[in-house]
Amino acid sequence: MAAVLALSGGIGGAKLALGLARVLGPGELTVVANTGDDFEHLGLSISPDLDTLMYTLAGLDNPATGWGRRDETWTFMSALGQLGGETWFRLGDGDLAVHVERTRRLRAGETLTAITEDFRKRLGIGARLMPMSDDPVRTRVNTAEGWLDFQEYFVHRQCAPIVTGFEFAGAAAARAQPDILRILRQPDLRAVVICPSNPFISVEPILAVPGLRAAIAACAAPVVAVSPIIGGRAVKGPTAKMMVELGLTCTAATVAARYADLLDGYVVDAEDARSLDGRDVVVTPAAILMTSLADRERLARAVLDAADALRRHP
Ligand code: FO1
Repeated sequence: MAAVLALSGGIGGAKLALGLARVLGPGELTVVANTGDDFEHLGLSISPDLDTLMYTLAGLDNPATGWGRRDETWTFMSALGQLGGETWFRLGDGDLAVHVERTRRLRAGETLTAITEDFRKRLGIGARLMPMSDDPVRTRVNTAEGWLDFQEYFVHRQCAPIVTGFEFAGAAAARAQPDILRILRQPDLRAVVICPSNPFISVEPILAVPGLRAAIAACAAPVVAVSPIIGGRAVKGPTAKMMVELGLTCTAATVAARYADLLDGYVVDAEDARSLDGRDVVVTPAAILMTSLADRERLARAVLDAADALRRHP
């Protein structure tokens, strides 16, 4: 079966990952999760983007926040608060089970890949879900106040500090998850999809893992990205704010430029299509704002159709 590989961060990317999972057969989709957001907190190993993708693909996601579980209870958090524990990073009671069990198994010597594979099977997820690497990579954000760890910047400081740069600590020594390289070498790979996640903090950490960018560039399949920007505004999260603070213009074209050498196709909102004239990428206008499940599936089909057209006429 012709495989599809999707690269995704958290919330925005997870919506398209779900659309792809629903239009593709089981076993056809492999989702690679950014692990640059991962951190140790309260003695627990937390992998937010893996969890957002897992909950979304399992239909357990919290539609209001995009992260954590739906129908959550917060007894642990309120009890922790009474003890003076750190409650700025909110861990629901059900979500806590994932962090406790993942931490236990990591300490027992299992890889993040093996744990994730077991969790997704137990949650009835048909798509494969795996971290970009089983080695630690930690996104750090350089700001006007100095370097901040990712969740400190993103959650504790609510993305307020002015961003001047990023680093992906550990990336140089990280080994790409081997299944990803194996999939990228498959001659019948149908498409590599870069989901509409934040390029700086969700996609580029994945591309920073040695060998991954080159393997994607060399693969037989078309590489198609979906813009996370609609008409100069980020669909969600701090992407637009980061672009302005980095001195970049907040457009779909700027995101394409970040992926430049990799992209064959780029799916953008109709109003952004013209801004890409003259670029060496095949632009497909589509409705990229996903609010309903049907939107997710429609966009997934548009991405796969764009990839299939590129395979026929490279
Ligand atoms: N994001 C928040 O803005 N506030 C939170 O309290 C929070 C808790 C949280 C718990 C588990 C988890 O998997 C994700 C969580 N997130 C929270 C999202 C997290 O910061 C992710 O890194 C973002 O979604 C960016 O990818």
